[in-house]
Amino acid sequence: MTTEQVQPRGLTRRDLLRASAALGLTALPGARAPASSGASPAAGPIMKPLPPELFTVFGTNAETKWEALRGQGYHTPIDRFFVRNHTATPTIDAETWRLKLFGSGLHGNPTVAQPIEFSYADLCALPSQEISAFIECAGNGRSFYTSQQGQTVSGSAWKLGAVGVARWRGVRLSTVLRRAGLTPTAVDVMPSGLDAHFISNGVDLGAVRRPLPIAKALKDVLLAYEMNGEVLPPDHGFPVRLVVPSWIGIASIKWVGSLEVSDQTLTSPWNTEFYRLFGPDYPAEGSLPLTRQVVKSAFELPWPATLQVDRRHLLTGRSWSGNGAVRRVEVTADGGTTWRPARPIGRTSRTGWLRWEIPWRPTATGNYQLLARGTDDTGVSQPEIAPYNTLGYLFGAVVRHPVVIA
Ligand SMILES: Nc1nc2c(c(=O)[nH]1)N[C@H]1C(S)=C(S)[C@@H](COP(=O)(O)O)O[C@H]1N2
Ligand SMILES: [Mo]
Repeated sequence: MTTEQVQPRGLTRRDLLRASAALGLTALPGARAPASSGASPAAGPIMKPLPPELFTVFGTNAETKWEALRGQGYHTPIDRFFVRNHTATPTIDAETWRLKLFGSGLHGNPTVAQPIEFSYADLCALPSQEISAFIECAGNGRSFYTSQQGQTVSGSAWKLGAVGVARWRGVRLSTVLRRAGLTPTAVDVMPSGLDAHFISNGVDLGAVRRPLPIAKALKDVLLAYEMNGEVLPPDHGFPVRLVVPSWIGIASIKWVGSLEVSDQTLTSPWNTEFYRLFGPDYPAEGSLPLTRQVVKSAFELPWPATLQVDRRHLLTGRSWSGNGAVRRVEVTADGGTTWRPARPIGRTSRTGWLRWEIPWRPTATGNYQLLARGTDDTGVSQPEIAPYNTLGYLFGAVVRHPVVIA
């Protein structure tokens, strides 16, 4: 559910500029002067605090702990929203930052050397829109390929916390593309990040970037500068990031510096080497590049959880899908003999998630597994087994949450 606003609501342009100046001064004392790209490295890979009660840290990434969402509202607060950085959060000066558009899909074929530019103030002055959408890493749930299916996969061993839902405000990508002179023959748009180049096995793969087909780019993609009503935080892409609803997280390029618009198909390692399905069931070059997320469900419980016997516990959780709104969630505590419907809390949404609750009164001590299974409005339910792929993407099978009844 989205509404186009003619005026930026929430923060004004002046608020944003003032806040960005303050961020630059206070967030990073001793930071180096901006490099020519307008970016400079931070002290650590992530700037915001990562207290252990909110996050599990994996190298340059931080996973949200699901128990930290219990009692929170619909949206994931910024202080507990997961961070996935290929390298490190850069510091970018919004005053000198420019979004640069070039390529054969724009009238006059502007070049990298002479691109069409939008300043931060230009973007903030365009009609804005706010959407509520999840951003979820394609590898979310990857560790369950190993723990539930006995399969070896590579990448961060996320549980289910590489996902969050936020309110994103920004300008529609379609608005910017049209103002830049989009031609009818454009096929792909490649957003590129201003963070450091990604080095993989000693090879410099360049800036983090991934092409987006023009149909998706024009449909519901946002160039976002606000998150949950605040200036977009550095870790989440300040000053501007893409938000690509329903698609895997890599599509939502943070710290976007340029957009190549092309009348030819574009490629980058992020749609050829990564973010496809590889393995025995796929062609050598992999599946087609991944797009939509799969259906998933998670309990707002510690891993493992400990609950008291002979008490009524109100279990809570959330389910979401890249295909559309989640319509139904069922829960079992007896390994699937009996599935009970969870009660929906509030709204469901095509691009966000559904919150739910279900009471449970365990009557014997011991080790249990709680399972939640979501079904979306295209009729797709979570399977028992997720299709194996070597990079461990799209783990959509029902997750077995360990619970100790004491
Ligand atoms: N420039 C840039 N954009 C990026 C990334 C990155 O490392 N650099 N990581 C991507 C991946 S893999 C994911 S899952 C999301 C994570 O967004 P978040 O850190 O705001 O949660 O950002 C995407 N955009
Ligand atoms: Mo990701």
